[in-house]
Amino acid sequence: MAKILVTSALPYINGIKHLGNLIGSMLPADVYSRFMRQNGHDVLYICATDEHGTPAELAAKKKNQEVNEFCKEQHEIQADIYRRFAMSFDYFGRSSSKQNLELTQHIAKKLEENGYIEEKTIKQVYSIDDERFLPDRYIVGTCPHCGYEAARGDQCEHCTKLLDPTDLIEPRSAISGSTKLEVRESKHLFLSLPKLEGKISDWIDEQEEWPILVTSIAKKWLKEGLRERCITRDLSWGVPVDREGFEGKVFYVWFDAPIEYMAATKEWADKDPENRNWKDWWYNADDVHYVQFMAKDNIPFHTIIFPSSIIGTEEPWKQVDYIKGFNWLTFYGGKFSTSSNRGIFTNQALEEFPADYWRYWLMANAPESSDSSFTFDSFTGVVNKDLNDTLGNFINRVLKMTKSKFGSEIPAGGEIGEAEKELATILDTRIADYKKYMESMQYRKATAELRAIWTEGNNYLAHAAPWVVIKEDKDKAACILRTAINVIRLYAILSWAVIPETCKKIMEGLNLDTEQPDWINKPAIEELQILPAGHAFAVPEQLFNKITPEQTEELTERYCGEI
Ligand code: B3M
Ligand code: ZN
Repeated sequence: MAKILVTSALPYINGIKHLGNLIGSMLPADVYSRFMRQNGHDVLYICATDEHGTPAELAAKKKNQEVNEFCKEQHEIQADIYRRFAMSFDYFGRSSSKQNLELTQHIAKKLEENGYIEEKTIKQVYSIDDERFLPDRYIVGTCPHCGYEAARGDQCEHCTKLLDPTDLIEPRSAISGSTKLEVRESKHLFLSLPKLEGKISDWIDEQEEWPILVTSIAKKWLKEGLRERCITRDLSWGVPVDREGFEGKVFYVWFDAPIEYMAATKEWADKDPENRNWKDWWYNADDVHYVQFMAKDNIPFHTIIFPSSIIGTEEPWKQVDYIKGFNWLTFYGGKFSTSSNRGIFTNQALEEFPADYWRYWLMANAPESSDSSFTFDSFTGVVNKDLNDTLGNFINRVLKMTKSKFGSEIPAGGEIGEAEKELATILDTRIADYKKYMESMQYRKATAELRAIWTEGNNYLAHAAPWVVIKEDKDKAACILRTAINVIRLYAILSWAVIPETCKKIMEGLNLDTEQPDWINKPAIEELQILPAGHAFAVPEQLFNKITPEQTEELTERYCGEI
């Protein structure tokens, strides 16, 4: 049994997230956590809303709310959505917590003591019309590297190069569009990344197991050379900088957000201090295996900047062991975009279909080695074929037939023969492969293998044909159906990480405990005999509904009208 710490990139508070955010971080982290828990590991899955910074301030202002009130409300809204998506967080915290404030200030203090912080007076863009300093991302202009005209002052979304607002050609305010910008002076703190470069680069070199997507982004950054990074802002909403002359300034949101992984663990522990110790997971925690999930735009912060701030404390904080990075999920080949309201948002998704439809499609199409594209045609195809035809129908047919021919208890009679042994052999191989893919977080492959496992049940049934056999040999038909019901039990266990709500219904139908099932630990031939004759079952209500061509068309029109 291992201690496994899991975090997924913290969803930003300014609005409801879209499906791309879900598959790029929380969903795979949830699948991983569930799978590891099933395998007996001590898993702690921590997430939180990322609440500081200008976008939160501006979103609150737009709604005429105080920013802390806004964040509280939005946190609840997002938490509720993730609950409905069956995210199995051990804790879902808030980066505006007092725990994060204290820890962020502590880390900054250590960095300063160790000589990694420098104070500098910098020139900053002030918008006269907006009456405020403009954070980097609120200055837009043309990217000097690729010519993209709407590049933000912190990073060009088009070529992903990190920018300084002063790099932009023809800058303007993203809030008002005003070009009446002037440069004013202000004192700020800088993290001396160049001083930490050697250490961070050694640490990255040690990570031989990391996926190429992750190491290539980290190495590209190192190759370009690290610059000092300003970690404070002229803002009121955030973790205050506890230093003379810095009144009214806060830490940059990207400085305190990753610290919230640790602080949220403390929030979790503070709820039950007698039984939980956050430092067991974070401080001198060599026995912990720490895995992070995120989309590729977050990788530089998690491979370079945050680890540097941690190394710079010279305290034994836990560093990440493995980073699972994701490419983009696109919407009909274009960007999902919160700001331009393009794509499907997580709340809308749940209004259209149950969580498991989305969970399954997203995992089956996870943007792992390259971007992947959402379309309603693909969604319909996958839901109808994999979930309905392959999984749902098998369960329904087997249980209905058993009930009509033998009643509501698993029938006795007959003995396991060649066909069952063959099925068991195939399942052993497929389950081993599936497990291997789940362990190595290759989710497209894992989902394909799960689908293949579902198909094996259908193959067995078609081949064994209990509806024919029953005419001549009732005992044999009983054995076939008993085996098939045991296959259903296996499906509930194996599919639990991906489609937990459906598995609960299946387990309920089979009169089994609906809590998380342990992973199987016996050869398939034995697993296929676990539910004995006489065990009562009920036919569950229809597990999935087919999506009709009319529905697909209607959805496409409704969500893609402007494409
Ligand atoms: N909130 C993701 C984003 O808003 C950011 C992740 C923080 S992880 C510490 O792009
Ligand atoms: Zn660019």
